[in-house]
Amino acid sequence: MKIYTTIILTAIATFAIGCSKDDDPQTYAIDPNLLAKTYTNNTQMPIPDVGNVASEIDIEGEGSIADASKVTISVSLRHAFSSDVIIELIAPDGEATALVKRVGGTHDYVFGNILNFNAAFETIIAPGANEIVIAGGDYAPSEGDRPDPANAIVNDLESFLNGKNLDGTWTLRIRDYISGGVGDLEFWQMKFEPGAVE
Ligand SMILES: [Ca+2]
Repeated sequence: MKIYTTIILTAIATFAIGCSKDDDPQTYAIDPNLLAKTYTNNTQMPIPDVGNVASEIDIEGEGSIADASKVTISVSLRHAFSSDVIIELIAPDGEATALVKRVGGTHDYVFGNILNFNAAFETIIAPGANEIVIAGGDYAPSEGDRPDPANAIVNDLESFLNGKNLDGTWTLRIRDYISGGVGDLEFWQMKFEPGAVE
């Protein structure tokens, strides 16, 4: 189930003006370009061992991404072995980019440790050692030191997102690449700040 959420940054939609005894509430239209929009798919999905899951978000009636730094993709998942996991974002045009490619070792994503990805974020998820929980936070797309699979490409998010038409189905694909250890996608979302789209 897809949930469409609109967050109103400008909270004042209706207010009364004047202080006289004849106060007359008036309604003001809000410019859609001043609104941030967040699209969420919060259907929990198990990630099968050596398999993949795809979770979709449908977007309609928007334009193209003009400023990738105002687009944030957030993912919450848990998995026994982060080095098994590839998280990919697939745009409506079919192009895919990996947000996470087999980082770390025997790690454990814990529910609530939300990973946020944005073209302006510079921190890389460190390859790390085993038994270290990957902290939630703001990250650039990150890859570990394992080259496989070759068809999972970690692109620069700015070049990947800028110019992309929003309309259509965006897919988060989670691949489990190695036998042993499974997990769940808890939810993911795409947030567009004002000015992200033209
Ligand atoms: Ca596995």
